[in-house]
Amino acid sequence: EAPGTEQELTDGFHLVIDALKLNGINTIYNVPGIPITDLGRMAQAAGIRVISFRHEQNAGYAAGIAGYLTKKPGVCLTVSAPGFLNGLTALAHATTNCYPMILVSGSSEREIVDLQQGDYEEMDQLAIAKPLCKAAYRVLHAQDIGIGFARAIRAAVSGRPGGVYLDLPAKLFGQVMNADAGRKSLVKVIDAAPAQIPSPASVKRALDVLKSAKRPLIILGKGAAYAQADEEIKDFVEKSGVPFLPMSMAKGLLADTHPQCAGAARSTVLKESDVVLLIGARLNWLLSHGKGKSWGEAPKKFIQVDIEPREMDSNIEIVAPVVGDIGSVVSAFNQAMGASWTAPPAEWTNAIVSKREENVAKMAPKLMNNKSPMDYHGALGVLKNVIKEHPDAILVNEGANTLDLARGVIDMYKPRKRLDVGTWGVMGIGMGQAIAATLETGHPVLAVEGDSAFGFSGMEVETICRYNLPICIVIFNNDGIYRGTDVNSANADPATTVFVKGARYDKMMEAFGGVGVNATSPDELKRAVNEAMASGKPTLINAVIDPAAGSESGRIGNLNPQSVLQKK
Ligand code: OXT
Ligand code: ADP
Ligand code: MG
Repeated sequence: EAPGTEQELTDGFHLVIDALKLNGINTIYNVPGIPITDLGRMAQAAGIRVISFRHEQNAGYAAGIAGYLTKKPGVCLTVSAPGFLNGLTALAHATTNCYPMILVSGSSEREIVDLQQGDYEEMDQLAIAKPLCKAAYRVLHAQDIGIGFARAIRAAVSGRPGGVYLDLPAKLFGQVMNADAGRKSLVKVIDAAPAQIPSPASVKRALDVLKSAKRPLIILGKGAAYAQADEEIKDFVEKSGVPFLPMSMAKGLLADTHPQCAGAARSTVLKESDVVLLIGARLNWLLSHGKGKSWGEAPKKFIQVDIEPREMDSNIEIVAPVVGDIGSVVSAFNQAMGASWTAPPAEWTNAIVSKREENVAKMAPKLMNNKSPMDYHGALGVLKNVIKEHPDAILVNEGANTLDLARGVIDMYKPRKRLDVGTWGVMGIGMGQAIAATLETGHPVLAVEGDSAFGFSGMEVETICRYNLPICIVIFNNDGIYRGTDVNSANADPATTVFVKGARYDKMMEAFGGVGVNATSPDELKRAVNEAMASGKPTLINAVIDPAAGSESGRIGNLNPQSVLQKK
């Protein structure tokens, strides 16, 4: 280099970090390795929180739920081929659930990959990611890093949120350019998720239909929770006087104990309602596609609020589609309703209240039993009170019986406090979601996990201990999937659904320096959870559940295909 020509330089590594920081992305969920190890180190040195996991799938689930909780894309960083594929399940999950997330993967040399000459971890990652996410991009030149991240961020959060793949070949990181030109190449994304104002005509149509109802119902989905329009939604629901049914992750948007909540009268309201207003909930399998037995005989009209126009009429006719972002739509509803809105007929709202009280009263004694080994209700009665006393704690929940019964028993009081398996009913979200939930919100986590469900991400207890996170994991240990009682009569192998009997998951936590407790009764469980919530120490409680207590597939056993040739 000739004297006097020295210039300040930057490179791919630093431009990636600067692009993230410029856009307010302060956390990366990752697993290190070639070619992104140094990127993680440098990001950490530059003040980004880099959370290093044991498996990319869990880092990916963490990034997805971070996106859901913050409305900013959660970033997962992986190595090439196998690391990328491990993260890809989570990217597809984020897309399916409408969580904004960016999967950033290092990749091998384009020239070698494209000629299929057998590079280290060779794979055409971009092509594989494309059908499984909302958008997929590759950056080949350092000067395009700024634009690459801008596109990824905007694609993830605008319109219907979802997963974006960003492919960064190894060579990119070392590419050098003039620092000033580098700075100028970066893009701070302005108004990444612009408001989408509904047309006044669609708002009027929707309110006219709602007004005409004798037995109206509002269904709130996780899109409504994601929107962070909590006050507007509460005002609207209360002003309308219409009963509401929260989908699983919308629980707590208005408290489950709210007088208009119809959660404990679910089948009644689905069957009997005449007008249904969906806000950020799809008419997918979780709502029986809006038809069939669970929706009853009475004719029904559907109003739907969603940011995605193509969601309308996806399963049945929507008589009043309202396309827009939920905050804008619900504000428009509130304005257009004026002061003279008439509440629905008392006959309808009273019928729901009495059905709800009947179901709650039926459940109450079950929650007080002190059986040992515990049944689900005995154990959940304890956890219900824990959340009541700690309404800011975040509940992470997966399993079959452990999921379905906890959903019904544990009341939620605040928005976005219940995180679960989502649209796919996927096992394995537990530890990743627990870790991101506490990191992103600063609140403690109670993770209620089936023993099978926990197994999908169990190694992350090391991560939880390493970062010393206030997470209390309660494993509902019933010796297996659904039940621990199956027997294989054909040979010496155990039945496919059963695990080692009397396993002590609490010892796993102790192995990494966390607190492990074996709880065999509701009293012991209560003591252990209270202690964990008070101390904030990483804790795993092995809650011993009667292996015979559960049922096949929890509440969705009807989805199992049946063989006519073989009786169970
Ligand atoms: O109105 P009615 O009378 O009908 O009553 C309803 C409510 O009104 C009432 N209710 C109440 N009563 C009183 N008080 C209160 N507070 C109250 N609240 C409600 O209760 C009833 C029921 O209400 P609910 O729950 O709202 O209504 P319902 O009818 O259940 O709703 C329907 C659905 C579909 C909306 C709901 O059921 C739902 O959301 N379901 C989600 C189900 C789901 O996603 N399950 C997970 C998948 S299962 C299976 O696939 C599993 N696998 C396979 C596998 C998976 N998933 N993933 C991967 C990667 N690999 C494999 C595996 C391996 S589960 C599983 C592991 C299972 O074993 P574990 O050990 O982990 O768990 P255990 O089973 O515990 O052993
Ligand atoms: P649930 O499982 O709780 O029923 P779904 O995931 O099926 O919820 O539906 C969420 C819906 O919310 C999706 O159709 C998505 O397009 C929509 N959505 C997400 N964010 C917004 C928003 N800000 N405004 C309007 N709709 C949204
Ligand atoms: Mg189990």
